[in-house]
Amino acid sequence: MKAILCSRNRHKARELERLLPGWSIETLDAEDYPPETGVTYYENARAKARFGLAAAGGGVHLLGEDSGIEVEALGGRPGIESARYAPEGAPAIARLLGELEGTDERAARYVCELVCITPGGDELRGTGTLSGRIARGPCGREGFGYDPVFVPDGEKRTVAELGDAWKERNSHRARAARALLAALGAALLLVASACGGHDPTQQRVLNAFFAQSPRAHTLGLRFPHEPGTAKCTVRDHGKALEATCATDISLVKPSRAVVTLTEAWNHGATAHTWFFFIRRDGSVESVVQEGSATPRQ
Ligand code: ITT
Repeated sequence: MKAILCSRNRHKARELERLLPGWSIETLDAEDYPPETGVTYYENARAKARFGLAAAGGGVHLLGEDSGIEVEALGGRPGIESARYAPEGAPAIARLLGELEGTDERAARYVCELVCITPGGDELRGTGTLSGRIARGPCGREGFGYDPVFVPDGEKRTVAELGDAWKERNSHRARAARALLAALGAALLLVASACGGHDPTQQRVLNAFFAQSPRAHTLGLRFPHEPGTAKCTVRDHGKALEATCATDISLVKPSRAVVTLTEAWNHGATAHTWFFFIRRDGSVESVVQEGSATPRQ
């Protein structure tokens, strides 16, 4: 699955590539990102994804991510302003520790909002948070941003000490990525549960399927573009054979569906079936063929 992350933060891209296995994530090559004017992380994440859609065009998944750290003693600041609070790393940490000097009230949380615009135009989101507290001083070398001073609940060490492998399982970004994957799976489940019906989502998946793979495109000329059966003529070595072609779509896994194309020739009992394993966006992952090739009469 190819996705473009609409972000200038290379740490986010690196983390997301590990959090979304099987996705190849590129960052958007653009200098002129619009200012973040949303009042929620969600609005900002969606604005980044939409900016990416306008700049890169469709055909891939576009990801927008907005995140921040909320400190209770500061009334939730820096929050949505985390990136603009001070330059990332040592300066931002120094300012935060300075503001908290003398207080034992150290509770804080990280928030991450992910928005994905699919090639089909669906917009999905995943949210994740991680609660913890701000340490007295920086410790550890992994992660980025505020990680050297953030100690998650139930831990004694900072995220920068716990390391990237810990972050991959537990961070706010990991939780948001899991929620996003669940949202993508749920969308596919909707497609599958509508199997046999005339659900527009299912129509869209089938149309995308027939359009996106050259092989499915060729076969699509004789198969119905909605689940069902149609009579058709198959050409074999110049001869016209009468056949019945059927299209079906069903769920294999939350992230994948299978489109089954069956061609049965009227003059014999044999049938030829192709199973196309497709992803939510309609791209073909693999093809399995069963039965005999088109027979000569
Ligand atoms: P883009 O807007 O280009 O995506 P950015 O770095 O400006 O990149 P945000 O506006 O979402 O991103 O700001 C997020 C800030 O919150 C980030 O710069 C860090 O300071 C902090 N932050 C977010 N996630 C973090 C994490 O996992 N560890 C440490 N700090 C984090």
